[in-house]
Amino acid sequence: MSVEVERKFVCDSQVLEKLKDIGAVCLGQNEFKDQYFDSADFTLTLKDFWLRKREGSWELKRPAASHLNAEKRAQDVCTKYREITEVLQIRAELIAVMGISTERTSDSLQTEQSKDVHAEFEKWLQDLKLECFAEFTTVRCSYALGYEGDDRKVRVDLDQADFGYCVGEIEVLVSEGDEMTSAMQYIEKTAQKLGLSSQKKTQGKMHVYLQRFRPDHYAELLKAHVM
Ligand code: TPP
Repeated sequence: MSVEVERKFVCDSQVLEKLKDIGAVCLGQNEFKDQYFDSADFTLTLKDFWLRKREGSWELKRPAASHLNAEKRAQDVCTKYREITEVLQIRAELIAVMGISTERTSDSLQTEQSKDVHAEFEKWLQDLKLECFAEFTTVRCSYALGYEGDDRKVRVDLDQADFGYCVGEIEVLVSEGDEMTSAMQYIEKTAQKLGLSSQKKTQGKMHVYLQRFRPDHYAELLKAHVM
């Protein structure tokens, strides 16, 4: 199970040049629309679970085991989330986190044998009556950066959201567990190379979106120390 270790940063006008200088390879640009879902009383996001549909595919971002402690999380400049894309696994996570009785669920979504797991999953989701609380489009430019003696790549994404917010992300994928420290060292090394001195956490797209468009939801998340 892989974990996305990530550090966000403020994108300034020099970042493109710096990426070129340090030998980052441009992987191209893509555009995607995200829709985020939660119950009316924010059951998922108050637990830091982020269910989204990105260009037709379902994804669930949930804190990695090492990222559950709110106090530790607050001190850490990096975030650590598991990104789950397999619908049966997303369903299992939702059942657990929302406390859904499995009696109710067993009759709707079947097993891997189901003809169209994706359609069945969407039908099952509909019964949960989740609401879309955020919707925005992002234009993303991606870069890859390698370090000598290590096959692993650091990825840098420059995101421009359609509501007028830009943010950069330095990211390393690791398997849950012991590689976490070295992932954070790679991220820190990349941050230094890019001349990012601040150890302060940079706000993500969702943070700014909720602050601007969903202040009540945002206030609840602040109160629960999720944001
Ligand atoms: N990033 C920071 C700096 N603080 C957080 N509390 C979160 C992320 C938690 N979080 C808020 S919205 C969201 C997550 C995981 C889902 C979107 O994730 P994000 O990494 O911001 O966007 P992506 O790069 O996946 O588009």
